[in-house]
Amino acid sequence: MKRVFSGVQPTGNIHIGNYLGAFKQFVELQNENECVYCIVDMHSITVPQDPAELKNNTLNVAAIYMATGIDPKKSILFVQSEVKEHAELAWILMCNSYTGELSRMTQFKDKSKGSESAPAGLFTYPILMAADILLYDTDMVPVGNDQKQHIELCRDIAIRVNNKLSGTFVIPDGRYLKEGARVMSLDEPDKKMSKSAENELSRISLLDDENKIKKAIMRATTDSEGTVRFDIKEKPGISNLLTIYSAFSGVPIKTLEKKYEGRGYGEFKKDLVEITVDALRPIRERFNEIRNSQELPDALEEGADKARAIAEKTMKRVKGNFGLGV
Ligand code: ATP
Ligand code: LTN
Repeated sequence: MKRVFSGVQPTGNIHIGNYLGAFKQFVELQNENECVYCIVDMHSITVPQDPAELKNNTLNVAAIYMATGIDPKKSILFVQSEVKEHAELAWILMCNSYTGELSRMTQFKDKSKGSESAPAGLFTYPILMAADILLYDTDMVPVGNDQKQHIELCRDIAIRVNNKLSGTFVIPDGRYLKEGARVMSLDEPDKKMSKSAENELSRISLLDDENKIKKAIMRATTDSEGTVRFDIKEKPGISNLLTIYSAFSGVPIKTLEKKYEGRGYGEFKKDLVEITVDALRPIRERFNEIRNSQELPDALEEGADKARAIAEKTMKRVKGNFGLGV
């Protein structure tokens, strides 16, 4: 059995891109591996957060993990700030990282925009992420391609420490989520669907009701050709809708192209609304069931206890190797 670790930030608007690109694959991994899934609330305070909203989003994301199929009996599901060893290990890793390598992180460069008043936590963000991973002796980290640079940094730091103090860390591998699962924005199909895009109709959030789903799909950008055909370059809008249709229905894109031959975009979109609504209904229903039930805090408490047990063991070894403590 391999140990798998991944984290998602507790921000609002978890969308079908996050679902198809991340959560669905997390669920598939949990049967053959020992999975540890984390809601990384300490990462989200690298940018300003409203405290009440942060707490609400943390619980929402935890309930979404469970509603999409993460079983807290099979996997460890917990909130990062509940296990203090993440911050403790991050400090040790910070002392073994270079400011030069952190300066090269593209996410930092994008988010700080060169400002002198960018929070230091935004700069050290990848180190906290490395601590998340190394704390659990992780073998495999399923993440989107955008996280590749952070995974490589985590490996570099772990290898560097092991060269000095052998056997300190398990070296993890990234498992980059399938490209085909990349969902694009509904209004600007050359950009990825994103939590932070301003236009609400650019995405379908997992908890959207039928009306919102209908509005977003019916208004989605297409083209003037009128043929339902997959062609990312010439027809990014229709290609994206075909990807979503295929992912939710399990019907291959080639078969869908045949099905809609000689039929207009209107009919295709109407069917896609139905397929999407049907796919999201059970997730929304399960979410509503879990979100305000005792099941959620119970699962998170049990998850944090199990995570802490592993984390404490790792820290004992790491601190021992570094000569920290008495
Ligand atoms: P933002 O757009 O605000 O940066 P995000 O929507 O990219 O946020 P993250 O929290 O960065 O969300 O991503 C969580 C997971 O979802 C990651 O593993 C990422 O690869 C995946 N993911 C995000 N957007 C998409 C998308 N459009 N299609 C497929 N997977 C996605
Ligand atoms: N940086 C990641 C979230 C994240 C993560 C992790 C992913 C934090 N810690 C550890 C994998 C493993 C993101 O923004 N998607």
